[in-house]
Amino acid sequence: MLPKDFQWGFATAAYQIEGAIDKDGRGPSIWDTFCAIPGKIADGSSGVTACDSYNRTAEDIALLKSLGAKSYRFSISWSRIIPKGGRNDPVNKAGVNHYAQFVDDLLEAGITPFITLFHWDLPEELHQRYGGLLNREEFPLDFENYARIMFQSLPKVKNWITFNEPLCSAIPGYGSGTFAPGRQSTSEPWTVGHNLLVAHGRAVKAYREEFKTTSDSQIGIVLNGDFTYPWDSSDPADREAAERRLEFFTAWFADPIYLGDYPASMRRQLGDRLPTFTAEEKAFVLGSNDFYGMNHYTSNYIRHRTSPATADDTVGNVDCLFYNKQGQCIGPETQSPWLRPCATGFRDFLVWISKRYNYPRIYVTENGTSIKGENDLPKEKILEDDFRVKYYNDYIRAMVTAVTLDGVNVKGYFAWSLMDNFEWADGYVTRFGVTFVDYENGQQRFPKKSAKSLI
Ligand code: GBH
Repeated sequence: MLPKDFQWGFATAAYQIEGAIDKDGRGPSIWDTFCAIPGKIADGSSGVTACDSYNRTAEDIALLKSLGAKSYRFSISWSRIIPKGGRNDPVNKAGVNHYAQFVDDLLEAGITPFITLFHWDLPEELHQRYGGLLNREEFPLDFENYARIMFQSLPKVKNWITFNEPLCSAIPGYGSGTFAPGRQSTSEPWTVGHNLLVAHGRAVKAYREEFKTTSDSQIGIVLNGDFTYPWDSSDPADREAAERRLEFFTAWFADPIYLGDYPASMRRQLGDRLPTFTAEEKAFVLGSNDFYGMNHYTSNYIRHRTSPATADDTVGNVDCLFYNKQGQCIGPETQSPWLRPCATGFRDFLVWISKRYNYPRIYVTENGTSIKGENDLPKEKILEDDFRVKYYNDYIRAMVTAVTLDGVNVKGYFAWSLMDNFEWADGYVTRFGVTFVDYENGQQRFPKKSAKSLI
């Protein structure tokens, strides 16, 4: 059985749902800039309107309530708080007040807020001013300052997340260039990852020393990871490759936080491109998680490569596949080329994390699926999302098994996502919501079958 105080809820992110990009003095973020580059977003769209959630807080809270949510994970748009982003730049009261009111309204409705400070939408000005996430001195200090403003402004919030998926800021943002700011480099992803870890550590230290008031208030980072199985389970090189892939995915960030340094496999492959922690940085990072925030969607079969890693490799010099040597498929197709449901991978990954990091408290901060062709269906059919119902059913069962049989310490679960929204480079074509958003008709919300099957 799950613990009595288990937090069930839904997750979203600011740029994906808010819209209202000019309202109340918001400054531009790197996603505004990125979306304006032709060819970057599948349907040429952006977050200009999205789900219009900035203007519909009451409606969203009513939706959460009607779905039985105990908690809600959402993110704050940094450039609404400090339009230019930096520690010497002016704070925008209207932006702060918006989120303060939203938190009050959530609490009033009996819903516990889990706040992500950074879900990829860096203030554009910081990118222009000093290279944003690339700047090892400036970025952690500016993030710490922004975090402090939020801790101070929202004293009723007890659950804080510093960064969502630092890997996605680093690799799609600075390696493959598929996410904002769209840079393509073989060294920058590792610098960015490092700076995000240090910024996280700084914010956590500030929180613990100056703002944490009760024993049940907590702060952590959210890491993503796909689970892995060897392509040929009888081949030790594939077994090792599967482990190495997990290290490049998740231990990249979790090892420094829980164990004090990057995995040896990464150092071996990346050499000096992977920064080294100074003593001061290490002191910030080691031990900086009150809980482990886990975003998880899918699994892969992993085959080792025999040739040396190329400079642009970010995955540990392996092939990531959906079929194993016997020709077995990991799971059915979805609308997202990277995502195939495989619920056993969820259980096995929960166990992997728990063993490696000594059974930390875990919140599953995202889990969910798109559906192949969903966007092409008429509304009535979209609302009957049996594929998603099955996904949640299988994954939640796998999680309960991990808790009851494997001793994994899961304290909460957030479905991704409360509603269809701006799916980054995939635009609005790919829907992850348990609620259908009718973009053609004033962003009206209609809960799908999965919304009601979940809690
Ligand atoms: C999460 O990322 C995000 O936190 C959330 O904002 C997002 O909406 C949700 O998942 C659904 O995607 O196209 O081969 O370059 C999940 C991890 C990392 C998966 C980037 C897709 C791009 C793979 N994502 N990845 S590819």
